[in-house]
Amino acid sequence: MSLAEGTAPGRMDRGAAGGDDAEMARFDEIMAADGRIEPTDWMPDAYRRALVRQISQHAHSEIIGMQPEGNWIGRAPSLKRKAILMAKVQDEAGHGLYLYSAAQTLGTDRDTMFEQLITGKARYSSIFNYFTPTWADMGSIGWLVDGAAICNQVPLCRASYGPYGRAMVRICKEESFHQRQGFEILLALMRGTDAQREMAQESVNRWYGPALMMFGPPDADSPNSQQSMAWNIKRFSNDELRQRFVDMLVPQAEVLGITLPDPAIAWNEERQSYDLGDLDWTEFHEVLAGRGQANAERIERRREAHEGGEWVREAARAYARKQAEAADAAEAQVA
Ligand code: FAQ
Repeated sequence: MSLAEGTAPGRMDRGAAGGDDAEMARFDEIMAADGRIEPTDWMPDAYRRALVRQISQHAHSEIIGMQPEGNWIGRAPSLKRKAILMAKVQDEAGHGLYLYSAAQTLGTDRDTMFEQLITGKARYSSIFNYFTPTWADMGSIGWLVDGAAICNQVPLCRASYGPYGRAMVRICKEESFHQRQGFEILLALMRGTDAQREMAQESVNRWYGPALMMFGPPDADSPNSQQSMAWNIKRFSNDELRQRFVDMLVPQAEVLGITLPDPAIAWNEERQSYDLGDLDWTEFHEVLAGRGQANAERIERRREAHEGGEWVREAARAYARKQAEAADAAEAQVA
């Protein structure tokens, strides 16, 4: 749902959640005081839907996001690199699980979210629809993709919905480690041979634009931002965060000796920020429409993994049944 410009959050349709005036007033008060909503608090339907949309998309991104790097676990250039990459991919699985749990507290069950993902109905971040043909891509993902994720997600630690904000605190700590390991991979390549330097630069050339698109469409084309910001879910607009990211990247690129593939990047004294060129938004919309390099493969791999895990879910259900039967039997003996 979207609200007309300037409409106060409280003036909205309360939806099936009903809610009397006192409940609505309490919700508005919490928003105005920048407080937190917890799962047992009353909340308007549209707020709940907005959270499920964003949190489930975020969870799916973490889970699908395991694939581009998973592709390199068996081929990482040393045992140490392999161990680090494996730990990183496991962290991403963990992030997905915290986020699915946060979404579940809003009443959407995990099976429904999985179903939406493997049938291609759910969104996940555009960035994970690109292939990873070189080892340098592990550096670019860490430096650029995790770097963008941190910029976007640190403000989400203050999201008004308690379980989401709390999940983000731990996620951001781990993302910081991820970003540094990516930077270090690129630094090692840039200190290596000419061929390694070329590999690093070529990889950054491919990932830079898509990483900037992770922040979402330009503000003028972002239908959800205004309401999300009014509800203290998002704290900054897509363009504000994109700018912050580029300002962070430029000095880091200098340390690496890597050129960011945007000739329009220039320091703007007046704004105390870097100017940047336009992005190819046609490519972004193509990827969102399912026509990116790897969309079909990502969903297919996820579907196979889900189906392959059926025996684990069945075993867990059988165990739960046995536990319940044992508890019933024990209760019957006492009675
Ligand atoms: N990709 O109105 P807005 C990670 C959709 S996790 C795909 O601006 P909003 C960790 C958007 O959903 C990366 N779709 O939307 C990692 C909406 O469609 P809808 C994920 C996109 O929600 C690292 C429509 O376009 N992070 O990287 C994208 O206000 C390395 C209009 O857009 C999060 O999910 C996109 N890039 O702002 C893992 C962070 N951008 O739903 C592995 C939380 C927009 O109306 C390896 N999410 N869309 O049908 C957010 O902060 C926000 O949801 C945005 C989008 C900023 C992503």
